[in-house]
Amino acid sequence: MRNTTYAYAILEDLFPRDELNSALIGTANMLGSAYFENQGGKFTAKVLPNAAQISPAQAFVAADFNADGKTDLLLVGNDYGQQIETGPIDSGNGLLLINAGKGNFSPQAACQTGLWANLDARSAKLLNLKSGIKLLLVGNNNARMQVFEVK
Ligand SMILES: [Ca+2]
Repeated sequence: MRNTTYAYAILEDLFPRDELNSALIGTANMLGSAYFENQGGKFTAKVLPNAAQISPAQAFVAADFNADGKTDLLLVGNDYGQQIETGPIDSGNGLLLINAGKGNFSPQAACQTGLWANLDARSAKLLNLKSGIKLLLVGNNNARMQVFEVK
């Protein structure tokens, strides 16, 4: 099936009727990557910027990457485990979101950050070495770990 044909296909074009009849049907209220802000004991979902929505976020690190006193977010993700009909979700390259205050985050381009976590990422950890060097470790499914120095 070509991309254009797939883009205009309806569910019945992609899956046999008997599979659809026996399918588990769920309901999603929100599909975007978001964080929950604690507002005096009540948690409110805040959707992250569009740059964070191009691929599923599988792991994140919350830290102050630009040393301004505000906690930033670094996301990694993708998902290669899709069925063949849908293909891998592989548009993510990792994303640093700088905390701009008041619940806003500013996406940083890969050419600014040097972050290129473009694999099927499943984990992310920040490692502070005794020497003062900070490393970002990105664990990937069926691939080597990636290591980035944080400056
Ligand atoms: Ca910060």
